[in-house]
Amino acid sequence: MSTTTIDCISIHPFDGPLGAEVRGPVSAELSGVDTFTIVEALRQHQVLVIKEQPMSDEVLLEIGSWFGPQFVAPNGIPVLGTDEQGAVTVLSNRDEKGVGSRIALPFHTDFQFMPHPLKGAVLHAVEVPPQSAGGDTLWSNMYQALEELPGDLREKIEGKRGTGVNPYAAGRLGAGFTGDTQKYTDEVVPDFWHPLVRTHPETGRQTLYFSMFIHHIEGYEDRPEEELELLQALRAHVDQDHLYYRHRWNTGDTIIWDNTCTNHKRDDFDQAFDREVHRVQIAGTKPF
Ligand SMILES: O=C(O)CCC(=O)C(=O)O
Ligand SMILES: [Fe+2]
Repeated sequence: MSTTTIDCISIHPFDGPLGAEVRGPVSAELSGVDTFTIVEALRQHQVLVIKEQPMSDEVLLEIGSWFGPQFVAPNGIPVLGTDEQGAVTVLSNRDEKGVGSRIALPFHTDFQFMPHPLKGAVLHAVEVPPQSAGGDTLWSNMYQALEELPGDLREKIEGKRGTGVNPYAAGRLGAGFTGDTQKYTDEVVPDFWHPLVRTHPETGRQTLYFSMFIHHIEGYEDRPEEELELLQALRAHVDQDHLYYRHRWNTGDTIIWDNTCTNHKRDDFDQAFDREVHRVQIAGTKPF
């Protein structure tokens, strides 16, 4: 019989815009109270960090299931997790180990280009380069980004939807996102429109829902220059350093993030080192 650990988890908020550390042994056998503590902490802190506790894929799947069902890619829309990948997606800079992930990733929220973007994800470091070799991942607080959005910009996007490109649709899987998305636009028909200011379905708080995936804003069809200006202002606004928590990885670290109210990005890293992270994707609902 498995042992049940009772009430051994504690939450330690970071001194920064978002994030908290979960201390205590995290396992599939946590008590209901501990599990609830972690679920509630994600709502409050947006990003949770569990430090240096190596975990099996089974435990990662169990952790993901506390927050919601696993994301299953719909037919016909290419996205990370489609293909032959199993329940846990392996991201690696070595092709033989998993889905290629080598270059810097600019700020994004996962699967914004899908009808039902992720609610969240669990990411676990199986092997990471030494911290001096790069590969940090950074998460930003998009509630705060909305609160700090200058009034004129907010007025331009309030009640408007955005759309953009699916980087997986142009056969780019493996190259990572380049940020130079122009080359996709000829090949990819935008297939989603989501509100740029959305309401978090669990906290009821409004959050800015804007990332590098967004390339068009409702109402600007005839004004491409103004649209570009607005996009650039929003890009600069959401990518400010003070909105981010920077995670410097150690092997065995696990991050759980709320994908509704955060963006994230990853630094590039020295390819002399192996980097392998395992990822569980939590299904989300249609943004409103
Ligand atoms: O490799 C990382 O640290 C993050 C990659 C990423 O953007 C993701 O898993 O959603
Ligand atoms: Fe991502």
